[in-house]
Amino acid sequence: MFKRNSWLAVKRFSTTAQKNEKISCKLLVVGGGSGGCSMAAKFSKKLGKNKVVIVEPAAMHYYQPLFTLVGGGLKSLAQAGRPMASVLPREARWLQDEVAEFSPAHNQVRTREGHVVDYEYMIVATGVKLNYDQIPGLLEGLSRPDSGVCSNYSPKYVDLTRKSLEAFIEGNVICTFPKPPVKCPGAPQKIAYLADDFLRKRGKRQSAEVMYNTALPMLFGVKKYADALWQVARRKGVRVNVGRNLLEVKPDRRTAVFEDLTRPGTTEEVEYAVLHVTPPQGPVGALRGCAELTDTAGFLDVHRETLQHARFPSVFGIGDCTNLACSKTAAAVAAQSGVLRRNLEAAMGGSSVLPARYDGYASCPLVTGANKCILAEFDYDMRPLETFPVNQAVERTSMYLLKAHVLPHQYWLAMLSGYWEGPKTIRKLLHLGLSR
Ligand code: FAD
Ligand code: UQ1
Repeated sequence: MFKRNSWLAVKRFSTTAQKNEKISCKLLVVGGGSGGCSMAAKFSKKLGKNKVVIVEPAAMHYYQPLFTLVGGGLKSLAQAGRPMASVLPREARWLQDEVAEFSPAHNQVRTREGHVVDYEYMIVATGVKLNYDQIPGLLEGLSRPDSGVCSNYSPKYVDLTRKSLEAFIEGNVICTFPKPPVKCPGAPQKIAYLADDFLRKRGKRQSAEVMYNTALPMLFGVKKYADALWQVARRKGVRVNVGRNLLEVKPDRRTAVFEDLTRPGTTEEVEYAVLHVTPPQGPVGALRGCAELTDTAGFLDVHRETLQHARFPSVFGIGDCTNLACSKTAAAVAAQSGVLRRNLEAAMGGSSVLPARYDGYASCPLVTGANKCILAEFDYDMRPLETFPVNQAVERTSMYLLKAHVLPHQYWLAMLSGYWEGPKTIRKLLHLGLSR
């Protein structure tokens, strides 16, 4: 359907600015990831050439949901990334730079390179920061190719997961989940199931103890899917340890130190052959540095239904950088993008009434093996909100095919160009209008 190298015909548009340039725009989009790119596409089509400015430092755009399959040896990293210039909308102006300082009272930001951008409206879409440096020894482990330490969360480290599993001979394969917030909270356990599958296929499973050490007190936040996942873990012999938080990695001794949150003050040191780490995550520095825009944790303080900022009406937020109490996923971003489109259009049209409401929809395709997947979909209240008229808590090959072969195309072709706003319409159709 999609020619892999067709993005080489990269769209051309301005990414440079004169030193200390002063730039004005109708809409400033901060961040060109899933949320920023989709929103910039919608509004640059509507507003016309150069009315939208996107500030995004990265040269590559990654479809992060594929990282799970890359780490599990089922896809390549090359399939997960495209040049940023090929995905950002050509009608927008891209500044390849990062916002260093927000001044919302002046409708202005300052960039790392010294440019000042004035805006009428701003969408903040900066995602989360991966704080690998918060775990002593972790970066050292990740920097040694044969240490067994790996992480699907970054394009820098994701190939280490497959390589570590390939090099595995015997011992513990430990997959960790830190204290929240965590984007795609299913991803830390998906890799435990894929590791099980990977080792089984290579005849090495009997030499491995696969463990999932999570700082959470449960396996998954939605009971329906948690019940199914406990059965998956039991069947596969994945040992789930709840309330275990990774404190330190000792690469020289191939051991990891965990605190036992169920017995405060207790720590344990566990040997590993492979240690898959989901890093602690938090808001990016520029947001943490702007108390006017954020809540006490440093996340953009937006209204949970309208996505408008709590204090600055010209500011809106989308995705992982916000304090929305949903699961931080691209699926949530897709659903939010439709709400944000309608509400920002209304605000730009002078209306003080914002018509659209976000229900907290998020989805997590919980890959449980090389061809099986539980498609979790739920809302703010952690109530299942399923698209298909089948029980999605059951592991299905069809859902794996959707995850591995359909959703990537949907992302590159429909979501980033501003057309995919989540499965609500499909859900309503498939449930004959009876679904929420
Ligand atoms: P991002 O897409 O992360 O984009 C943020 C952008 O902001 C980045 O490009 C960054 O460079 C830029 N930025 C940061 N700071 C600044 C600054 N100061 N100035 C300007 N730009 C800045 N979701 C699913 O729905 N399904 C899945 O199966 C799934 N699996 C996942 C598996 C893994 C391993 C990972 C890591 C994520 C997964 N996700 C999944 C989550 C999903 O990828 C994210 O929730 C989604 O990409 C969030 O979009 P965003 O726009 O908020 O942030
Ligand atoms: C989705 O919309 C989406 O956004 C792009 C994802 O991110 C990759 C997902 O993983 C899922 C499951 C959805 C929901 C889509 C359908 C068809 C249920």
